[in-house]
Amino acid sequence: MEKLTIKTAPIEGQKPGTSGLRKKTRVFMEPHFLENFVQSIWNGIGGAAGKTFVVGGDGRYFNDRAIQVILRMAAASGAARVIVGQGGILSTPAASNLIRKRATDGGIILSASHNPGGIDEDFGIKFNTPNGGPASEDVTGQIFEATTVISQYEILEAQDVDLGAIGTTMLGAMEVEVVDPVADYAALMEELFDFDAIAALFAGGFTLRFDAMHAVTGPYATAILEDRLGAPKGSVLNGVPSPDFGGGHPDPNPIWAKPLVDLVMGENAPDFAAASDGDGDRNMILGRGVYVTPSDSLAVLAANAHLAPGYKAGLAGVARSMPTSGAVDRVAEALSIESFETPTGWKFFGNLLDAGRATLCGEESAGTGSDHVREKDGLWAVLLWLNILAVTKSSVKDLLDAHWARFGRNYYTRHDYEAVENDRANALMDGLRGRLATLPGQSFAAGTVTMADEFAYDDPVDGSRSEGQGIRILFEGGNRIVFRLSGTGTVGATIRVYLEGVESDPAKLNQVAEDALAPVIATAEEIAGIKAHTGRDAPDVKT
Ligand code: VG1
Ligand code: CO
Repeated sequence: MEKLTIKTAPIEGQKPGTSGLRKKTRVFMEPHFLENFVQSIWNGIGGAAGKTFVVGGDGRYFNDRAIQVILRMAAASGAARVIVGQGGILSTPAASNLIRKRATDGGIILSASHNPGGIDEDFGIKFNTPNGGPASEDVTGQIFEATTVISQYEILEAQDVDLGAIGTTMLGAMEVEVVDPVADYAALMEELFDFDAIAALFAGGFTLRFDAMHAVTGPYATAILEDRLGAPKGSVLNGVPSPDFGGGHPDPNPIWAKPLVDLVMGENAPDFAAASDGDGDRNMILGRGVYVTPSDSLAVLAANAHLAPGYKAGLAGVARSMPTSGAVDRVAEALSIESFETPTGWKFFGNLLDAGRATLCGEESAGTGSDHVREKDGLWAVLLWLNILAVTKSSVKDLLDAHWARFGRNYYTRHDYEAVENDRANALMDGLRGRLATLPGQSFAAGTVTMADEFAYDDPVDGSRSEGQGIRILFEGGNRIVFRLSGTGTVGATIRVYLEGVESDPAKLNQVAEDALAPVIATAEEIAGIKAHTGRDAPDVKT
């Protein structure tokens, strides 16, 4: 097997966003594009020689080809060993677990998460550090720097490695260890949760539907929910991963998982339903007749986590991304534990989790997780919910109602305007920036502005500062509007408008969110001029 050194030149646009580098699949398939980025990962982290990495992905189109390239490049750069999920499959949380459990030097995850897959859709690549979490801004900065000066990459000339069979083979001088993608992850879940109690729930006739959305969680959910916990066959829907996710968006929200929402709102609703995304790190929680917003889910989990064996000692603290509602803050206050507000993206939770300052973290985008790995974790959230329901013997709806009665309710909705021309989106954000200084004291339908700023985060653990993390406008009485641009899209700009209102009047806890938030929604339009800037009458997605 010959080691080739290929001349190349920097390719523009290889800057990682909120969660790695995401582009159209065809862009990743262009000559040198993937190779340049992989070599830049090695260069950015001080080389691959002698190191062990985990590699896997969500099975989307090009996953198999990309893994073979990464293996040949790792071997050429002197890596000692690569641990790969069978068939190239690893969910993001399972990859995070393996990186930690096997004390590796990090891992590469191939996924564009909730973005659709296929030759004309999206692909992505992300580097995780030895703690199992997404690389910090520091590290992604070094990788990006490396992409701007790259002049050559190294790759082995070799046949494809057979990833179908579990076991270890050699690629040049490098070991390739193919592992069962589910086994270690399932074992970890069994340590954290009371599987007997959850199994008893199913044995008693409790019904569940888990929609894997043709994505990576299918094999995990089938193995854990059906095979180990005894949920009847057929409880897992769309459980076979497909390279284009059955032609849909593997995004667990009321838009893309509408059939599941319709099911729980209909006559034959199961007791509990959930869905996960392309790479298995997101979750949507539903009960009979009820959709639980991700922000509420985080708050409910924080208030009840001690009911699961893995968290019986209580929580050290909680953290939420800034756009996530403040519901969990009130739980933290009641529990007398710290709560942190971080920028969007799981990488910002890593230091808090490593330092033992936060045990539970969450994002409004359907991400919840804990210190068991360093990624958000869709099935973990489902199992924690099930464990809590098994102990409290409560329905999802009753648990939620009791939660609101105790803590009040944060009404919440997010409006996305997708594929907006970059100039128009930037003009909207610049317009807001220009008004920040004069907004406080002004009155709108949502109330009088008490504060308006562009969020910056000072990491309490390493002191690093991250600026430009979204525009916040706070109103008297607790209403809040946040504007930010997505860092995961691949076409134009996606404007995200996050709308929140707080209600503690017991008579007003059961409204439709869009209705309760009508004044906040109108104020967002008044302040930002969304229609004029985007030329759109309505958001593309409301979650
Ligand atoms: C989105 C979400 C963010 C999440 C990120 C990655 O980012 O808003 O909360 O961490 O996706 O999730 P953005 O920049 O588009 O708003 V995933 O499941 O794609 O790994
Ligand atoms: Co994801």
